[in-house]
Amino acid sequence: MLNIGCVGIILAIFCLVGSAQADLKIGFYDQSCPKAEKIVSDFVNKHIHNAPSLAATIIRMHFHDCFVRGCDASILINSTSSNQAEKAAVPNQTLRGFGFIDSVKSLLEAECPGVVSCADVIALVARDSIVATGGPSWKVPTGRRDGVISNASEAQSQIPAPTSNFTTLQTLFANKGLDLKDLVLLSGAHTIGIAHCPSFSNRLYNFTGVGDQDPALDSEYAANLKAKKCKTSTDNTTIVEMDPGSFRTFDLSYYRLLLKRRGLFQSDSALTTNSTTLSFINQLVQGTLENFYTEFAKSMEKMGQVDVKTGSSGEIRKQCWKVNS
Ligand code: HEM
Ligand SMILES: *[C@@H]1O[C@H](CO)[C@@H](O)[C@H](O)[C@H]1NC(C)=O
Ligand SMILES: *[C@@H]1O[C@H](CO)[C@@H](O)[C@H](O)[C@H]1NC(C)=O
Ligand SMILES: *[C@@H]1O[C@H](CO)[C@@H](O)[C@H](O)[C@H]1NC(C)=O
Ligand SMILES: *[C@@H]1O[C@H](CO)[C@@H](O)[C@H](O)[C@H]1NC(C)=O
Ligand SMILES: *[C@@H]1O[C@H](CO)[C@@H](O)[C@H](O)[C@H]1NC(C)=O
Ligand SMILES: *[C@@H]1O[C@H](CO)[C@@H](O)[C@H](O)[C@H]1NC(C)=O
Ligand SMILES: CC(=O)N[C@H]1CO[C@H](CO)[C@@H](O)[C@@H]1O
Repeated sequence: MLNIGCVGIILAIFCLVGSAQADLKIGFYDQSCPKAEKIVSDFVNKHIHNAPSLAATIIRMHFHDCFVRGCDASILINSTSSNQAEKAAVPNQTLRGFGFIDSVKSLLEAECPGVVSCADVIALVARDSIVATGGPSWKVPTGRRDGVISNASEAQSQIPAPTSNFTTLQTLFANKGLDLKDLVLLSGAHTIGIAHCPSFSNRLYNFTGVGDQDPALDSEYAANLKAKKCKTSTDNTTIVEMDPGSFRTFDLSYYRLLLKRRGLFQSDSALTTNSTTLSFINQLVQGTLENFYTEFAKSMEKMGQVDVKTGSSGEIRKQCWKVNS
């Protein structure tokens, strides 16, 4: 009996150690690279004011990274002659900020070579750049490891499209362990940033293939977009603020616009088509900004842990754009 008990206790200890290794933790680099997080935030604080729009593109990069093979920096890998990487997939065509991530990584490699993962760099830069531009903060436990596979067709199928309907959004989020509340809150990131016309011009010019407009889009807003922004159905260069008037401010107006049928994408508009998500939107609009920030932070922490690689899986890439050779 005693022996079995001991074995049980030893197993329990192994289990505890095992699961502790399998989790991310706050301050993962405290011993191995004590200055890491400060190096990241100092760089962000120093440079973001010259390029505040980077905050939007990098939080979006973090989302796209986490949705394909987990938050493992697979999004950063460049295509090769034998591999079409995630970057090559349509949803990534408008991502920017790769150079910014590379610069942060170079500083970290100079300080402690081979220690800090590119996946953690994305997660930290995303948080720090949103904070530096006046938005919400959230906890970023670290210890993610970098993946060695990046596959364009996986990005194509797992990242929601701006034309996605409610069911598709719910399914793609649920596949990553994210629920309807997370869907509504994380979509709230569309309170900042810009889109290009092709992401929504079908709603203006040819919704069902008969030259029509999306009836779910406010007609006055649609007319305005056609007159002043996406003047033709093939415009692929004009950019549009997703939350016009406050596209640099992380506020509640994205949700207010949804209720006015002025969400820019079908995927934004779709959030009002289900009673559960509509009710979350109403609660957010009626609540305080503080409340939105708190809830947004919880969902970001969840998203930042999707399918992460820890312990000895994956690698610590030396350069973020290619796997170690
Ligand atoms: C719910 C499903 C989502 C869909 C279908 C979607 C789709 C898109 C599309 C099509 C664009 C514009 C691309 C362009 O035309 O240039 C965009 C921009 C953006 N998305 Fe999303 N998104 C979703 C969720 C999210 C999430 C979860 C986040 C972050 C937490 C996010 C953050 C952003 C940001 C900040 C931008 C602006 C990027 C910039 O200014 O460069 N999106 N999104
Ligand atoms: C990797 O791709 C990025 C853009 O995605 C590009 O700017 C960079 O030059 C590429 N790096 C190399 C070394 O090819
Ligand atoms: C990429 O993923 C798709 C779909 O899962 C798969 O069919 C394809 O073989 C993968 N490509 C590579 C190069 O691994
Ligand atoms: C949602 O979109 C998917 C994929 O395009 C489609 O198969 C499905 O029928 C749509 N669902 C509804 C309710 O329109
Ligand atoms: C609308 O789409 C349909 C089907 O794709 C196409 O045949 C038609 O030419 C388009 N009309 C316009 C005005 O773009
Ligand atoms: C944008 O449209 C122009 C003209 O139609 C075309 O030459 C170009 O390749 C398009 N660019 C992208 C990124 O699709
Ligand atoms: C909203 O989505 C939830 C979850 O899928 C579902 O239970 C509910 O029936 C949907 N409500 C409506 C009105 O579609
Ligand atoms: C940043 C990046 O690599 N974007 C690529 C996205 O995919 C298109 C083609 O599918 C490329 O032309 C872009 O360079």
